[in-house]
Amino acid sequence: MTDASPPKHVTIANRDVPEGVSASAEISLEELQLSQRNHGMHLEALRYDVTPLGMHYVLIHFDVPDTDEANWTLSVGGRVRNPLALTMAEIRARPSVTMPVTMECAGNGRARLTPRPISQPWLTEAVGTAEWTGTPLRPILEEAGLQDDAIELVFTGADRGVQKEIEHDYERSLSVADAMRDEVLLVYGINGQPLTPQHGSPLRLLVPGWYGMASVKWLTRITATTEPFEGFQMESYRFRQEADEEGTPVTRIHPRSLMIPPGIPDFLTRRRFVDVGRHRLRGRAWSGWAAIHGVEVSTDGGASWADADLGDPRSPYAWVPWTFDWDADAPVETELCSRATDAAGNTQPLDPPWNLGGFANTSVQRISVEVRRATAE
Ligand SMILES: Nc1nc2c(c(=O)[nH]1)N[C@H]1C(S)=C(S)[C@@H](COP(=O)(O)O)O[C@H]1N2
Ligand SMILES: [Mo]
Repeated sequence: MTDASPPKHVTIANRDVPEGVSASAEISLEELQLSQRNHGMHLEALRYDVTPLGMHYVLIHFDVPDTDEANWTLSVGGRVRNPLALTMAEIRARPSVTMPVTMECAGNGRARLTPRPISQPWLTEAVGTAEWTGTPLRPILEEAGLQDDAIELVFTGADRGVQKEIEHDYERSLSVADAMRDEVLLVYGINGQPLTPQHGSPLRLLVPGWYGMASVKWLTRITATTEPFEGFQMESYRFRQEADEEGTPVTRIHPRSLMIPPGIPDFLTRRRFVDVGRHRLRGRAWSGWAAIHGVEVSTDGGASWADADLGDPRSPYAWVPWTFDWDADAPVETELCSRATDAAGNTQPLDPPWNLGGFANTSVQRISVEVRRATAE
């Protein structure tokens, strides 16, 4: 892990609503369409160390490409001494690593911003932990032999589309130092099965600790370059307040904690009902900047906080389980919240931090609960 901290943001106040942002609380049919293609994780799935396949969130910018494992090649070229073209059989024959890794979309929390940046309207559910199987990237880059003037690697997916009127392949870059880290893998397996189409089959990049956009799916090409890559998917993932601002890049995952909503839900509102008594609240917390240091819980809407008990993560890149015993001794309507802090001192704000892309809104989750007298059977 790193001991660095994410950039700080400011909160938008009294200003004009920029293009691509909605001042209305109503979600459009276009946003609904996106949210059906790109589903979130059911929050009760926080109970599993490894998110069952199909409950892990999905984010696909364009279409799932029509890929064929038998004829797939990964090419490694650009500023390298020995360009490579690896088949899937060759990649599978290399040393394999299996590692649980928590992945989160940088846009998680976007739909809770006011005004709301128009894009995939995530609430808090764009997260999951998969057990990924693959092979480390660094030895492949070493075999290809990066030239001394190479500064970045560009990773290209097989999917293509148009975003903000710009047609492009899905492509992202990493610095040579970030790409050479031990935990960066090329993965072909998920939860003990072959990688599924929606998660990038036959091959994807996995960059543990980073927001999901870095983990390029349907990976066909790696290109070593001498210039910083400025493709669409690099330019759009930046923290900025104004469109013409340079901003700073979105990189690692900011700390967040989520709670399994307790009791039973109301169908439409997802508001919870719990009976008077003691309840063990459970959740998970994660950060891509440093290990999780603590989780605090509030059972009074954020007025007071107390420490939760932390369990052990399944890997340094997987979420940490936590529990908190709550004595709900009288009927009340309240909000349950939790807040994670990592070892670098990064924590979650109470108020949403606004930016034009709607990235990294890690303001605390709020679960509305009605505590009631136990209902007679
Ligand atoms: N080729 C390609 N890779 C991609 C994407 C994409 O649209 N195309 N989406 C990215 C984003 S924004 C996220 S959050 C993760 C989501 O990974 P998942 O769908 O396996 O959860 O994949 C990333 N890799
Ligand atoms: Mo994402």
